[in-house]
Amino acid sequence: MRLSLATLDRLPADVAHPAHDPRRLATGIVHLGWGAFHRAHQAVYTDALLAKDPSWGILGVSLRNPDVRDAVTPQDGLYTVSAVDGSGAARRVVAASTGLLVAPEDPAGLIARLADPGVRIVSTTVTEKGYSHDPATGALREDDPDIRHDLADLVRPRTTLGVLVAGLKRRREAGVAPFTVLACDNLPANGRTLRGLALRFAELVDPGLARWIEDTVKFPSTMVDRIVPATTDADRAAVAAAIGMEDAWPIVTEPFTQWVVEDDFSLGRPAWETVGVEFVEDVAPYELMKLRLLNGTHSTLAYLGYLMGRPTVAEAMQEPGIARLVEELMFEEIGPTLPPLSGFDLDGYRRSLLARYRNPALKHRTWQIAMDGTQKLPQRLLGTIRDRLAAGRPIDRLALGVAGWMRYVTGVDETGAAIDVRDPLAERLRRLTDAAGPVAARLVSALTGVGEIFGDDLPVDPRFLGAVETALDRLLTLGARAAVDRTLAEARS
Ligand code: CS2
Repeated sequence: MRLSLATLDRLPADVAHPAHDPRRLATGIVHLGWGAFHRAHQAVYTDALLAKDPSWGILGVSLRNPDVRDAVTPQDGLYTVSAVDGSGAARRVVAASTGLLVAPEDPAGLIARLADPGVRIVSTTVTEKGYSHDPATGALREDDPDIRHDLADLVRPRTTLGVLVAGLKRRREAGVAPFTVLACDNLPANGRTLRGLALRFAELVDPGLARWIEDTVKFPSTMVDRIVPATTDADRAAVAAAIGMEDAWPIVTEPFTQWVVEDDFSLGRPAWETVGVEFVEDVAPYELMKLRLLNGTHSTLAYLGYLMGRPTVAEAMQEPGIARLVEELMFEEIGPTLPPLSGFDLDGYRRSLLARYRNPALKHRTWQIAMDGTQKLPQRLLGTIRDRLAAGRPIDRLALGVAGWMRYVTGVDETGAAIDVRDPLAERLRRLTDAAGPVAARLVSALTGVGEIFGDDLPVDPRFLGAVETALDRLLTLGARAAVDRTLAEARS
């Protein structure tokens, strides 16, 4: 037996069901990047209000891969979300989807759906690299082959920007008011960033279209937070046992969830405030806090934990050095760079992050978080480092995170085994690290030369170079455990 509309009433009583009739949903949202994070986050919030307003069903779009669509379509778009921690699991079946499309299979169909007047929001979780921008400056990568393809052929767009602008262009031609674009990725000022990129892209297509987007399209920024590891076969087996039927693509996540959104929607929005979403005037301070405290320490512990042979975040947190490093990063080095948020319990937030990382039921692989470091480092660590350098403060613990990434992208771990480095710049990183050899000064000089990551200020800042080189030299000569211990001992004294 498999999860689907036909089997929904056979679910055990302890699995929550949707309160609405999934057959009655209309599409109000098109979501680009129908991956695990979206399904555990925005889809769950929306699912909770569809009984009151079924006009906000979500048409899910995969920009490349058909796997998820193939798995979930036979289930009528239904899937299980299992929120787990040391005390057990809370499961619910989510039924927020009105259909699933794979963009390259039917680009014309997708653009037609985007032009449907019923579609009032187009949201995105396409990961950092899905924005086709230079992470250090935020500028559009106009020489990116997919961007060049889309600029030349907007009928079959491949990129997020191509799809968004093609949809907006079609609406403008048809006299349909534009949808609101809702960025839900871990980027600073994600809405403003996406707006700048869409405007530049549109400018290259048709300056008149760019002006129209500038004048009429809203791009609210959001802060999104929920830890959602990639689904494994063990997850599939555990969920099947618990719900008494097969689910080809369940999601296993943590109980915690947070969504902070700027209330700036031109064609209305779901009453998300009734289901826990926080609406604020300016998301920037929330986003900065989350990117630096959570994602900054997450990446640091992913690189160093991986190097210590720890496959998951919870296991990495069992390393005393890592647990202390993460805590001291949050309290000593990152905290002072954050603007005050009135009425917000920053200490409670940091404490809860530490507890979330220790969640023993979540198998969040350090390797997964280590992915795409070139796209993540700038907003997770380098911005914090710049602020501390500007204030004349030390950066030794933060430098350990950057050096951890450098050590990781050499592609060989401490036992001599190969590391499967996944990154859009992986080949270039490999060439640079191979040419430099395992020598800290040479590696730092080669890798900081990647301007898309480090900009033009950090590669010439002796305080930055010195701190990273010291940390990397320790990682290479002492190993990750001793390098962390040594840095912590010195930072304390
Ligand atoms: C993680 C994030 O994979 C990663 O890089 O740091 O996906 C993290 O789990 C989420 O941002 C939590 O909200």
